[in-house]
Amino acid sequence: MDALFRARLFDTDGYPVSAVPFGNGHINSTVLITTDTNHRYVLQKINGNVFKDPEGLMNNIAAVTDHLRRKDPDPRHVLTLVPAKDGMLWHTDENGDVIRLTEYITDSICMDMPETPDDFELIGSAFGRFQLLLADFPANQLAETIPHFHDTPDRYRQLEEAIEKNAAGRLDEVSEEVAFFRARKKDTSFVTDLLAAGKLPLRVTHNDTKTNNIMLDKDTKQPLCVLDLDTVMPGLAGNDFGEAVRTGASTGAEDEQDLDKVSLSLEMYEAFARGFLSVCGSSLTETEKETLAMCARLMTMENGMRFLADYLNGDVYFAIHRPGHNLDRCRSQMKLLTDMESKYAAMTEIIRHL
Ligand code: GN1
Ligand code: MG
Repeated sequence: MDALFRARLFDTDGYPVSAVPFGNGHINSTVLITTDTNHRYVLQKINGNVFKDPEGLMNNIAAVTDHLRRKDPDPRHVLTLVPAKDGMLWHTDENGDVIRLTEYITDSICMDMPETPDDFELIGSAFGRFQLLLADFPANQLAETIPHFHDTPDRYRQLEEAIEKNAAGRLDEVSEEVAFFRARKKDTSFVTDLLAAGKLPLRVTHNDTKTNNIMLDKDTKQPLCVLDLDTVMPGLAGNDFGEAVRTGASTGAEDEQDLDKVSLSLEMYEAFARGFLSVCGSSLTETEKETLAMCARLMTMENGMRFLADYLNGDVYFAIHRPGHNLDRCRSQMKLLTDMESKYAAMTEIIRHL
C-alpha cells in the first residue's frame, strides 16, 4: 500500500511526511507514520484473507476501546482510532481492503519476549486487567472476527486437511511433525469439551495475548496499552493465559532454529501466573483455574499445528521472512510443548499454590 497516500486520508494533526514499517505482527501490514508536526500514528491494512468481516471487526474495536476509555481515559492506556476525513472510522481502498489509523502510544516499547520475571508479572497483571475491565462488556455485541479461532480440535482438522491436500508438495519433509501432532490428537478437545458441557464460561477475551501485543513505558517498562484487538471476542480466559505463557515463558523465540534454546521457564511461568491471577483470579471459577496450565499446552500445540498447516499450504497465512520459517516456528512449538508436558505437574502445582 502507498502508506503516506493512505495516511493523508485521515484526520491527522499535521501532514503525514514519513512512513516506515513497524512491529513484528504476522498478519496485518503495519507502518509508523510521522507528520510535519512530529505527531506519530500507526497505519494498518487489515489482512482481508484472515479477517473476512473487517467492518464487523472495526465496529468491535470501536466499541471495546470506548468501553475501556470510559474506565481509564489516559490516552496511553487505550488504543485511539483516528477517523478518516470523511468521518468514517476506517478507509476502504479500491481493492476493498480496510485501512485504519491509530494514535501511536508515546514513549513506549514492545518486547517480543519479556526480559525478566518482573516484566512478565506486570504483563500478566495487564492482561488480567484487560479481561477484568471487559467483564461487563455485552459479549453478544461483538462480531466473531475469526470463527473457531481457538477451537483446537478444528485446528487439528485443518491440519489434517492440509496434509491431505499437500498443496505445496512438502509433506515428505514433515513426517515427524505430522506424527507428533497425531500422537496428541486426544488432547485437543480438553477445554472445548468442558465448554460444550457448560463447565467453562465464555468471557470477552483478547485471544492473541502474545507479549508483543502490549506496549510498555520505555523507561519504567510498566504496561501501558493492550494492542491487536482484532480478535477480541467471546473466548476462554485460559486461552489468554496460555497464549501469553507460550510466547513469554519460553526461553527461546517463537521461530528459534536452535531447539536447545527452547524450553519452558517455570520462573517466568510463575511470574506471569502471579500477575494474571492477582488481578483476575478472584473472578475466575475453580474449573477455569484448573485448566490454566493445560491451556498453555493447548495454545502451544495449536500454534504448532497452525504453523505446520501453513507450511504445507505454501505459507499463505502467516507472514514469513525466510524459507522454512513456518516450519521453524512449528518445531520450536513442538519443543516447547514437549518441555511443558514434562513440567506439567509443576505447572499445575504453581497455579494451585498461587
Ligand atoms: C498472529 O498478529 P499477530 O502476529 O500478533 C496470529 C495469532 C498467532 C500468532 C503467532 C489473527 O498474531 O493467532 O498466535 O500470529 N493472529 C491471527 O505468532 O491469526
Ligand atoms: Mg501483534
